[in-house]
Amino acid sequence: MYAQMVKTGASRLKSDAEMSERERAFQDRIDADVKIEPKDWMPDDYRRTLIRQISQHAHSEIVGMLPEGNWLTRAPTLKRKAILLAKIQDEGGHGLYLYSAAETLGITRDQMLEALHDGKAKYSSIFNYPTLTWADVGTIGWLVDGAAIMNQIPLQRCSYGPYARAMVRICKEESFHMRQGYDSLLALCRGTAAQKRMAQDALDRWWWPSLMMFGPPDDASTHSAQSMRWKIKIFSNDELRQRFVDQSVPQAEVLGLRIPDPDLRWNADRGHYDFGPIDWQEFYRVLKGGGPCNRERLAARVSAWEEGRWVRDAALACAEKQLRRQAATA
Ligand code: BYC
Repeated sequence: MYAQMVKTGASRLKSDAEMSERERAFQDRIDADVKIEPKDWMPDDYRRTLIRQISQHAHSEIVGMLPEGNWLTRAPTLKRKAILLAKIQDEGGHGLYLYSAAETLGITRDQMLEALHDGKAKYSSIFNYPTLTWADVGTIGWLVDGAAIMNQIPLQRCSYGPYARAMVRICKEESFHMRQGYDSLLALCRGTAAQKRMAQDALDRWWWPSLMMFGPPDDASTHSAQSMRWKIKIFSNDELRQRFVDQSVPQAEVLGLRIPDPDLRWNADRGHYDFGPIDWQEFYRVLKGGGPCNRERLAARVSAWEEGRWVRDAALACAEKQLRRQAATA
């Protein structure tokens, strides 16, 4: 059964009295910060929520390779090309750790990929936007990886052991990704006027979609309350979004770029930046498949899967042959 087909968003949380004894004992372990491991008993909805989130996260890593891959053959220098190649390979690796973590919950990788290819499983909205110029690659590193880190650092402390552990290495690598993006943008911003304009144009296009990466506002987030109670999520969507804005504003100042939000201003009372309204209609349109690149991204994944069929068949045939040989000599 695919995670996407199952409703995991609880309309309200169960009270202690409504929980079974096992559910209460499970919640006690979560409250005491004990990690849940694959063989432990867990409520079906906890398992489904994790399969949904981890598989979507894995799909995002793999689909996320596509917009940047677009610039591999056009990187301006050999050094930038080598860095970009390494980053994209890292993203592939992240997808693999995450698929492995999800498999510990009883779903197979083939099932997860089928759900992605059938359009039943989501991946991050951000990857449905095009990379039009070289500055987009730097901006993805700075903002998209930056947003990913903001979300993923707390996931290192999430309640499910295999997911939390996968996050440790992923976060280390993402921090390199963010630095390489920022460094590349810094070079553009210190370059010619045309290069700086290119960087500003990239920021103008990526800023708002980056804020959408954190998900809908808390009052419209179907899963947050239950996921926070289970410590799958440690902070809410809006809390992380605010942290991201607060982090990004001084970084944009160092670059000499202007964040495309006329309402952005420091609020001394809150100790945070206020920012303008997000176009949630655009977010939901992208989620429903109406973003600029949804079709292209999915088509690229499906064709990669089909063209790789012979590799999977050959690897399976080889493994079966080895098993037969071992059985014959045993
Ligand atoms: N895009 O109840 P909510 C990367 C969906 S990749 C698409 O708040 P939840 C990188 C949500 O799934 C980084 N869908 O959900 C790779 C739900 O729909 P379903 C990716 C979104 O799960 C390559 C519905 O909206 N990071 O770093 O509690 C190169 C209601 O939302 C989005 C992760 O995946 C979205 N932006 O919270 C560079 C992190 N937002 O499933 C970089 C792990 C929401 O009911 N995931 N939806 O059909 C999470 O932390 C959480 O799943 C989210 C959403 C915060 C994203």
